[in-house]
Amino acid sequence: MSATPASRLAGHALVEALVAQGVDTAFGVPGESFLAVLDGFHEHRDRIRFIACRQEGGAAFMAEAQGKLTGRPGICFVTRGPGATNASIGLHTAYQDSTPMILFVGQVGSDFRDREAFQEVDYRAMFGPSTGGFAKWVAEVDRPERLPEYVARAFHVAMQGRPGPVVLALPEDMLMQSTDAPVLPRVEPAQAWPTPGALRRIREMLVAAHRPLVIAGGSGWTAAACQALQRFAEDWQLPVGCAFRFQDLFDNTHPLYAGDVGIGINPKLAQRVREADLILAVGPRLGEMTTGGYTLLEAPRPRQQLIHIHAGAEELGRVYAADLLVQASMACAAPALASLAAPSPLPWTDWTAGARADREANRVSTPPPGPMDLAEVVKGMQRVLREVGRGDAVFTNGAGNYSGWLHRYCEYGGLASGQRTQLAPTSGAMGYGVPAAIAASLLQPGRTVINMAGDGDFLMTGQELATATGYRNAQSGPLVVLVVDNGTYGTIRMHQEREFPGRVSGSDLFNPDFAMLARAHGWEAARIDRTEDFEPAFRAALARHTPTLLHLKLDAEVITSRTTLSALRAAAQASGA
Ligand SMILES: Cc1ncc(C[n+]2csc(CCOP(=O)(O)OP(=O)(O)O)c2C)c(N)n1
Ligand SMILES: [Mg+2]
Repeated sequence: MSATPASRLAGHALVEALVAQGVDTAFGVPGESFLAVLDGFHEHRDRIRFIACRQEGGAAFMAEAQGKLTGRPGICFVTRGPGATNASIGLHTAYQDSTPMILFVGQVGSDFRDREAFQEVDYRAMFGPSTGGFAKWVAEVDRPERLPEYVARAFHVAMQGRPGPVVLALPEDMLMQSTDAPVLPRVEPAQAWPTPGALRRIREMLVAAHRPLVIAGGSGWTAAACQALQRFAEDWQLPVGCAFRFQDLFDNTHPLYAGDVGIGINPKLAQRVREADLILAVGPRLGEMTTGGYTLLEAPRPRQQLIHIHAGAEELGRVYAADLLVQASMACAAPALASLAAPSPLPWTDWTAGARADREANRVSTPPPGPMDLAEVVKGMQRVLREVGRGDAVFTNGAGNYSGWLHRYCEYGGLASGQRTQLAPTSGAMGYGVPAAIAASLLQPGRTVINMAGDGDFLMTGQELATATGYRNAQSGPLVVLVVDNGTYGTIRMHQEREFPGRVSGSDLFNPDFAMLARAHGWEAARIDRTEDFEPAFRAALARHTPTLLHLKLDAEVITSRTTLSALRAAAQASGA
C-alpha cells in the first residue's frame, strides 16, 4: 500500500487503514449508514473479511473475544441508534474486562446532525467516559482526511495503559466523500517499565514476607510475559492465584497454581488470601469479584501488605491504600520481576505447598443428586481432549452458575504456551460464550473450541449458530457447545432461595428443544441425560467437522458445584430469612 494513495471513497480508506493495522477480520451487522465501508470490504476482500452476524450483541461479543485472543483491538461495525444500543453489551464487557476493541458506528449525515434525525444518537454522551459511560474514548470523524489520525489514535487508546474499547462514529456523508488520505503504519502500544527503585522495593518486601501470594490478572499479557511470570514464581516458589476469569494466565496444572480468585472461589484459597502477609497483584483490577466483594482485601486499607502493579494509572489507588503502587505494562513488569534474584532458602515453601494441596483437594468432587455430574463432564472432557491431541482447546462461557464447574474443574492451559484458552466475561454478561466461541473458531481455525452455556445464557445469543454455519470453512476445527439445561435462571434462583426461601419468582425457564434448534441451524446435536452418555457424544463431536450442540439435562436441585437448592433453602430458613 503506497503512502500517498490515489483518491478513493473514505469508506475504502477506512478499510485500508484497518488492513494496515493487521486486521484480517471484522464483525458486525450491516446498516445503510456505512455502505461505503461495506464496499471497502468488498474492494479489499482478499485481505480482510466482514463477518455478518445476526445481532449486534453477538457481533460485539465476537469483536471483544477477538481483542482477548489477539491482544489487538477487536473490530466491530454497527449501524446508528438500534445497532449501537444492541452492541453496547459487548462494549461494556470490553470495558470491564479491559479488552482492546474498536466499535465503529454509522452516523447520520452531518447535514442532519442534532435534529434527532432517523436513528440519530450522540455517541459521546451515550458511551463517553466524561458522562460515566463505558468507552475509553468516543469521537466522531467529520473529515475524511483526518480518518487515518482518528483510526491510529483509536488503536493506541484501545491498547495503551488499561486497555479498553473505543467508539468512532462515522457520518454517512463523510464516508461517501473521496479522499487521498494516507495510510498510516501499524500502531504498537507504548509500554511502561517499572522503575529500578520500584523493583528494589518489591524485592525488599518479598524478602521480608512469610506468606506471600501472587494474584495475576488483567489484560496486556503476552505469551512471553506469562513465561516470565512463571519463571519469577518458580524462582521465588510463590503460589499464584488468577483473578476472576483470567484463569489462563498461569498454567493450571503447574505445581504453583493455587486456583482462581473469583466467584465461587475455593474457600481454602479465600482463607489463604486473607491470611497472606503480602499480596503481589500483577495486572488485575482489584475489583469486586477478585476481592470477594472487597472483603478478602478489606477496603480501603487491607490487612495484608499490598503491591499493586497495573498498566493504568487510574486503577492504582482506586480503592485500596496499597503499600506500593507500580504503573507498568505486563510485557515489561513480568520480565522485570523475573530478573529479581531470590534468596535461599525461602521461608514459605510449606505455605506454597499448602496452597497447591488446597487446590488439588478442591478438584475432588462428590456425586450430586441426579444422573448428571457436571464435575465429571468437565474432567472427562479434558481427559478426552488431551487424549486426542487437542489439549490446547479454548473454553468459553457467559454468566450463570454452570460456569462455576468450569472455573473449578477445568485446567486451563497457560498463555505461556502460546494462546489464550479462556474467553469469559469478567463483566458477567450472559450470552457471551456462544459468540466468543464462534469468533475463536473463525479466527484460529486450527483450534478446538468448547463453549459451556446455561439454558438462560444460551438463548441470549444462540442465533449466532447461523453465523458459525455460514462462515466456518474446511480448515475449521471442532466447535462444541454444551448447553446446561436446569430449567431455570439458576443463579437468580440461588439468590432467591437465600433471601426469600421457597418464593420462586421470575426465575423459571420454558425451554425449546435445544437439539432441534441446533439442527435447524445446520448443526449436529444430541440430548444427554446421564454422565456416562457424555463422553461418547463428545468424542463423536470432536471427530466431525460439523459443529455440535450437546444438550445436557441437569436437575435444578444441583444449584452449584458446592451445594443444593434444598440445602440453601434450609440454611436460609434456619437463619430466619
Ligand atoms: C445480560 C445479562 N442479563 C441478566 C443477568 C443476570 N443473571 C446473572 S446469572 C443469570 C441466570 C443465568 O441462567 P443460566 O444461563 O440458565 O445459568 P444457570 O445459573 O442456571 O446455571 C442471570 C439472569 C446477567 N448477568 N447478564
Ligand atoms: Mg439455567
